[in-house]
Amino acid sequence: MNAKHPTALDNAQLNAEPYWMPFTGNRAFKANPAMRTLVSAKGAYYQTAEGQTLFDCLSGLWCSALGHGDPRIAQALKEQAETLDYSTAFQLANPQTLRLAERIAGLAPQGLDHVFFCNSGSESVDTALKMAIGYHRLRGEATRTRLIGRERGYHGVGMGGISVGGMVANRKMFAPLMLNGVDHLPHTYNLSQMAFSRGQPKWGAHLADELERLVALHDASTIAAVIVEPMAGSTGVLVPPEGYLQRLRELCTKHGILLIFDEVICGFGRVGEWFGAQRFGVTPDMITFAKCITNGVVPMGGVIVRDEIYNTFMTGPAHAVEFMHGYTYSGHPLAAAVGNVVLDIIEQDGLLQRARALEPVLEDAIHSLKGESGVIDIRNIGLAAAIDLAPIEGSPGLRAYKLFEAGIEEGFLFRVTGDTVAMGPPFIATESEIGAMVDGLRRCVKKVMA
Ligand code: PXG
Ligand code: PLP
Repeated sequence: MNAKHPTALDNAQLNAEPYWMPFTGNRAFKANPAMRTLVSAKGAYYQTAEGQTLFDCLSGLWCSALGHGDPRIAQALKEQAETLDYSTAFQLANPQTLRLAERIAGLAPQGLDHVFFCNSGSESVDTALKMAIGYHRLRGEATRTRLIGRERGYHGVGMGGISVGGMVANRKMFAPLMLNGVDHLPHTYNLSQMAFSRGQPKWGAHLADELERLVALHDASTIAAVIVEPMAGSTGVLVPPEGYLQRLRELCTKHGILLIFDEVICGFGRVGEWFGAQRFGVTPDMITFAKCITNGVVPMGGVIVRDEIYNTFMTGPAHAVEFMHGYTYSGHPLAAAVGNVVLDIIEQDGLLQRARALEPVLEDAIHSLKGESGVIDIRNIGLAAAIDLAPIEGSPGLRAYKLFEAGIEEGFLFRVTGDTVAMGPPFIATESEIGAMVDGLRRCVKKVMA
């Protein structure tokens, strides 16, 4: 532990009790809030209330890819707040939002040329599902209402997102709120076939054929859309098997089913291209995004759609609302201003190239953990990687939780879910920082296996 920072806050100064924390073991946190209260951030490092410096192993929550405290972002935010701090997107627009939509459409795969804005990944998913249902209805195929997600998928916490999502812990308490008419493809993970794969596993393309089984069961005329993450991040960096997404695309096209890529994590560089669609060479009908578009500085999400989907909605009198959907903060000028400067920075600083150059560095480093006691699998793609730890018998998740705490002691902010440790370092990280992160992880693994 570092020497106490002069401005350090201790537990007596931090009243955490009134705060109900999201996706957190509240009672464990509140036993020692100072250890995990972050007071500042610069570049790839956070500072805690206790004065400990933490390397930001997951870029915030997969969102702060450019690192923290970039003065160009702060300046854009300040200027926008002074120029136009809020404008509604209902019947009005602002230049930042118009420009950002144009730029995102330009970066997305060809043919996906229209952008709808919201404020989070969860909202982007629920928006895309509504678009899919509306699209079929407007085309006179109102029977296409069924939605297909995938086991282990994470699509946020909206009612639509948890319904198409495939994480049981996020679903079981809310069973009565689930949408009707949802099915799930099998997840693509198989330890015995793909343990310690580097990049895309060779095995598993055939799992996409399960869509044929669902079509045979329900008939294509009842199915609106399939939604998958190109790389499933939240569940622990599950990398798509070679050929899997291609096969899914072929089957969706064959049966008139829309294919939605949820790129909330993949979008804007995490897999070394602007979008996972480009990295994996498969063009969906819609892309959902959030997180890195604003570097996490201001909430923003959105959906990019194929022209035909947008055009299908453009019917009726020109003054009438075509899509009865939107949020108070859709296309928020502060978020859009930050989005525009984030794209500038990625372009000017060559951060996609940097992410690509760091990919083999991360791959080699993380796979050096193979053979460590307790490490049962390692996966990676782009600047994302994960290891699975052997669970403590009878206490799933406890081993990784202990590793999370050990990481803070060691100066690393690791993200753990279940017994998986996920990493997605900022693109601005250096090769030696990535090496240090994996060395730190090795020490933490040894600690929690001892
Ligand atoms: N879709 C995907 C693919 C995501 O990864 C969401 C939707 C929801 O986004 P919002 O902005 O509503 O949270 C996500 C979010 C983790 C982790 O530990 C990942 C997410 C959120 C929180 C934690 O991997 N992804
Ligand atoms: N609830 C009430 C009572 C509202 O008036 C609104 C928006 O006007 C909402 C919820 C939705 O809020 P948002 O547009 O921020 O999603």
